[in-house]
Amino acid sequence: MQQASATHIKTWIDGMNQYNATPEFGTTRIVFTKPELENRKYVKEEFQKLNMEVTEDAVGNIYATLKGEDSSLAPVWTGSHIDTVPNAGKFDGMAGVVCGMEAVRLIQECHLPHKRDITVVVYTSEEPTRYKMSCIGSRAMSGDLILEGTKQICDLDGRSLYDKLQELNYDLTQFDAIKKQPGDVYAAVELHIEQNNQLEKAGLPIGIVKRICAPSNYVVEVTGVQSHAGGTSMEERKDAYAAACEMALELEKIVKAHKSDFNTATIGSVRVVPDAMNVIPGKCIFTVDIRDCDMENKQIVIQAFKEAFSGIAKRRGVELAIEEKNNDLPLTCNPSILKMLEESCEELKTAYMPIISGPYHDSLFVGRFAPTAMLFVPSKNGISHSPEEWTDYEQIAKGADVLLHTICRLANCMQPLN
Ligand code: HGY
Ligand code: MN
Ligand code: MN
Repeated sequence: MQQASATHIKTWIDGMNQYNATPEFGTTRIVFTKPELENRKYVKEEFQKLNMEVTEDAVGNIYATLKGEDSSLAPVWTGSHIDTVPNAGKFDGMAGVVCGMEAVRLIQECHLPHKRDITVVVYTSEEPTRYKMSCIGSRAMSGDLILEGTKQICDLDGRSLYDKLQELNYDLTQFDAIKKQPGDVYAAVELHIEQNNQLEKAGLPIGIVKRICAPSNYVVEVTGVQSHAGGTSMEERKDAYAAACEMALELEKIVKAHKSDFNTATIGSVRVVPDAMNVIPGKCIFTVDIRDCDMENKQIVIQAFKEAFSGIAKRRGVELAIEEKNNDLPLTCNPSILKMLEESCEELKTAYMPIISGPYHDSLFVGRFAPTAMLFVPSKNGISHSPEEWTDYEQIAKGADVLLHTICRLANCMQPLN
């Protein structure tokens, strides 16, 4: 079987990267902004050049299908996302979509037989950047997000996702049809960059993902007393930001004290009001992002941080409000697909290691309705969500080879995947 081409992969990655709000500093393609909409158009055109049937659902998930011998069989899915965080790299998500394209190109070039349809999916809004909700497209597929919910999800301008979808002429009467039932999809395999440095440290080209950590996200609002920085004594003040800082350090202690096979806690966004040099902050709003591959351990960490935060608030005489945005279940990947990924690596004489994904991916939600697994290619210095994000095109091509072999196995398999 012919090898995947690093040149084709680079051409598509560069093609997508033409659409970028911050070419001077990394890649920024926030969902439903001009560059992201232009990139959607580019990707659909490339799918059509690959003789694929392209459709889009009511939340903007794009489905590009290469027909198999028997389209009555449940299809094999691959794909990922094309939206980014601000000032990101150019591989997070894009690598998975492009490797799906390359696999489809090679299947046709080498006339590889496949009974099942093969669909490359581009999931809407995997990043929580605009709507503070991750994996919007795949959540809608899993039923975790219903049409009513899109009215409550708003961007920083207070505009709801619902309004945006209407403005973009998506047919919201079809929103319920996005939901997939078990059996609708035979198997789903997503290729992604690792976004950590385990593969690089081990000197290995492929990671086979056994478990995917899930996020639990909160917006915390601390309300103290806004007052004069020089007038109010240290004893009298109720400093919202100082309280938030104590909470941040306590959160770090809690997550380090409750280790699972992989768990993290991050405060990534902080806002201080009124944000002035000589005013004691009256308000501090910050986000909490907790990841864990073990739901039980995650619940312990969540319970502990909520108790700790309220203790700090009480002692400092400030008010506390914690809003839960999502509290998602981790995923254990499908053993049959994992075995096929290992067999593909062995067939290709490509070394690999089992790995846990700290980052979440759309596969976390696809795994709710279909047998799902992922494979990783290395990230240079483990960096991602940064202009420094890098993976060699040859490394991505190696991943595409493993993905191709696995997709072909699945597309000709008639056994149930347990
Ligand atoms: O944050 C994540 O885990 C993913 O990259 N959106
Ligand atoms: Mn990401
Ligand atoms: Mn991603």
